[in-house]
Amino acid sequence: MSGQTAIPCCAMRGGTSKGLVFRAEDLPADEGVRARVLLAAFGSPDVRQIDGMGGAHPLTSKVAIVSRSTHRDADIDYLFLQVVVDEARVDASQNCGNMLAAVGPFAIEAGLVPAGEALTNVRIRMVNTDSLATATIETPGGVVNYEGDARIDGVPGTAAPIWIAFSDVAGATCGALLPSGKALDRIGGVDVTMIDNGMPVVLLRAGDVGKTGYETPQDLEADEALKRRIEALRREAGPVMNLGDVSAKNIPKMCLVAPPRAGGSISTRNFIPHRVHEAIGVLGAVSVATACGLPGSVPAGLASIKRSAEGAVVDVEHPTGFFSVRLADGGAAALMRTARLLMRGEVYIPRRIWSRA
Ligand code: NQM
Repeated sequence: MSGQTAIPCCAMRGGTSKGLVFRAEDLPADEGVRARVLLAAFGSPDVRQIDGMGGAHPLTSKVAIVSRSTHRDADIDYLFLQVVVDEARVDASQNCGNMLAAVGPFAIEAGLVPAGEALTNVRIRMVNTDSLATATIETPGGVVNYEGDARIDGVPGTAAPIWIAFSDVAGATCGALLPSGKALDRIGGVDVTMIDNGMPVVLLRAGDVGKTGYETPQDLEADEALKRRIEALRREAGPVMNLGDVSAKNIPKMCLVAPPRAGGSISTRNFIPHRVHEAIGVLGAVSVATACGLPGSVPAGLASIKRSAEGAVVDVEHPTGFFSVRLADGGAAALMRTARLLMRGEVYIPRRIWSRA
């Protein structure tokens, strides 16, 4: 027994992100109460999130809420919530393709989807963008397998592969793949490509804001003048991308591009949007890769795309390696991620914030 409210959940790594995964029925139905509960669970607002489970970085302050789906083409619904580290704000405006890798295994572990004998396909409706993905999970003998030889850059070691296929993500948030109708626009005196293939992203040449595009995330984050410039461009791009006032939203993401320098297709540094990603988001990478293939776009002039029988492959370089995206018919075919169940238990929050009736 505890004098606090206990909420069942799992701590999981999904791709290069980490967070808590809940079943919808274990959280309050009211969105305002739910937001206060999640802020308390993660210890926000506080740069160290010392009084909660958050990892003091946007990539480790994430929530996935899972429930059975009523959509005819989905087994489960997945709602992603970003718990902002240093503000009392929970943001539902974006999707997260990294935490997406965790929700298939979670659904099988929770008995929401029956496990197959070798592999299990979990069809997922991504509630934030009302789009669909199918995750293929190894389940030898009907049990989720987390161990294997698959490696993704940004995560030490290896794990079992989880393949994710996306459908219908183009324009999922902005209403169109190219919300301005063009592959190239000019904003704040800078050439930009504004695109949404699952994640709204603004791409600009690193050189146009005085950078090489090969800096470390720490160096970019230390440049206050650059951060102000990037944020001003982002706020100007928001309405053009049909996102309205984005000052309190985590989208669009801002991507500095430069020619590849490690044998890949394009080099990237991603503001997500106020911290700089150590790697790149999943749907962010899909949007960047798609932009590379659009004639006249900002990255098209810099990118070197590989073609194979299955389609174009764009190896997106980022600060800790590569993210490979295979594109078919202008959309993303399949991506490989890994995930791991880290802990199953209960997160505790003070009763004054929520006390189950
Ligand atoms: O783009 C970070 C991440 C993400 C989002 C961000 C993501 C995606 O790496 O699909 O995965 O851009 O906020 O988890």
